[in-house]
Amino acid sequence: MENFDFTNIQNIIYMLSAMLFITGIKMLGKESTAQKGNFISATGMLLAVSATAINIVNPLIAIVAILLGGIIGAVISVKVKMTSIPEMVALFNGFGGLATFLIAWSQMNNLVNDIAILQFVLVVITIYIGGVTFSGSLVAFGKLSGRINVNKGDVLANIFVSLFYLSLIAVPVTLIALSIYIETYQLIFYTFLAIVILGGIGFVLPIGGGDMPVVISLLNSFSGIAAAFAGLLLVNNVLIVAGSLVGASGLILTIIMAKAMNRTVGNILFVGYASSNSSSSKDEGEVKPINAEDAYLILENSSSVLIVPGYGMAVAQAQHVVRELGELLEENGAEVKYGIHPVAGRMPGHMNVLLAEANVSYDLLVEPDDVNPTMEVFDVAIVIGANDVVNPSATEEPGSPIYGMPIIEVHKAKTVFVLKRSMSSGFAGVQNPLFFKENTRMLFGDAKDSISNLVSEFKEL
Ligand code: TAP
Repeated sequence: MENFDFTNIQNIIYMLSAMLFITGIKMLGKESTAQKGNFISATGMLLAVSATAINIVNPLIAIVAILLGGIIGAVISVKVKMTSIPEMVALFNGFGGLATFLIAWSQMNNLVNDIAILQFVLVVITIYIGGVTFSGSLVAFGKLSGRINVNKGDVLANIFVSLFYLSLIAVPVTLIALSIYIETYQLIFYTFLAIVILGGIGFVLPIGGGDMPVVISLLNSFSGIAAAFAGLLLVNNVLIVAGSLVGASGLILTIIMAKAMNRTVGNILFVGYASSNSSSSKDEGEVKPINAEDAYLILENSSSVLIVPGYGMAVAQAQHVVRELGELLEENGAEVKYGIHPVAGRMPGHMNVLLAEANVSYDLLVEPDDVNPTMEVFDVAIVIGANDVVNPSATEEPGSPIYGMPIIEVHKAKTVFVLKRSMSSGFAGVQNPLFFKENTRMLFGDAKDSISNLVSEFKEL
């Protein structure tokens, strides 16, 4: 028993974990099975981590690490607000990158004593992807949480961007330099580490407001690719499989998100400074406020209504009253649809999740391509805390930072109600001409209060 080899058992457990990951991911594709899928994937991860812990000399260290990680993860996921999930995802991606960066770094010392070319290449590539993911994700976190704002012309930002371009050639240069000067590798190696970390900052710094969703999913993909490389380095099958799954699914999501913004990934990453806080100073005219009583009178006479939720609905947690309003409109004889933009809110599927939580039927949800051609037939479009995703500048103003992004063209409906608290801009920081259109009425106030007032009007019938 003393010489018992755990490797085979470990590999069987790894295979089982991989199967659980794949089954879990498949189940995440449907709202009805998503919760179970999440649980199944988490079970796979617990199995994989436990099987790996068998190798650790002191099992106490492994148990403490698993418990500590589990408790911190559980506390964060219970405490974090739905609206802050993208920031949390950015941090998770960053920590994934940091873990692989440290794994590869720790392998470097072993390699110097036992030179193996393939291992060297793996160490340098893993450090590069892991490091860029780590520092890039921290910047993404700062941008999403409003702590970092960058304008075109910021000298410091431009220095970081130059370092990013420098870091692109740092991988081959470091490999060549290390192969020549292996005896005195420290200086070259530590310079490489610094360029990678600073380059990661320069990678995300110039990317503008509306493009952040694409960057987050790309960083998510990078964290998976880095993990897969770390798996090759450690010859750990489950790390290779899990890393490849995250890498591939993150890449697919990145391409879908970029398509939703009508951009290419290259354009988003390398055009730069799509401006996170630019704002048109053009005088757009006057806005026409409306109160709940008058809005109700128009809605009561409407036979088709489009509800377009955005980030503000998530902030106000208005999804339940929105569903109630939808049902009251239907009872009143109107046909009701929900227009869902792929980047509405702050994470992929944000509006779908909130509306599903409020039991809005999935059959009522429509995408921009489906609803835009028939927009003219809607008597009223109710925009609930959405801004960028209904901004006509995206189709009408070639100079706008969001020009080219597909929108839900609510301005073509007969009447538009915009529910928000003020005239402030959305995530991309650009003025919205929709608010000044002839057929638009602004219902100012917290979205939940405004919708509740409309619901009360219907109930007083
Ligand atoms: P935004 O353009 O960000 O606009 C949200 C609006 O909600 C704001 O103008 C705000 O105006 C209003 N609001 C906030 N709290 C409210 C409340 N309690 N009651 C009523 N209104 C409230 O949202 P959007 O149209 O959903 O567009 C999403 C934006 O985020 C896009 O630019 C997208 O690229 C970006 N983004 C998306 C994601 C993903 S993956 N979905 C991730 C990161 C970034 P007031 O302050 O005046 O109320």
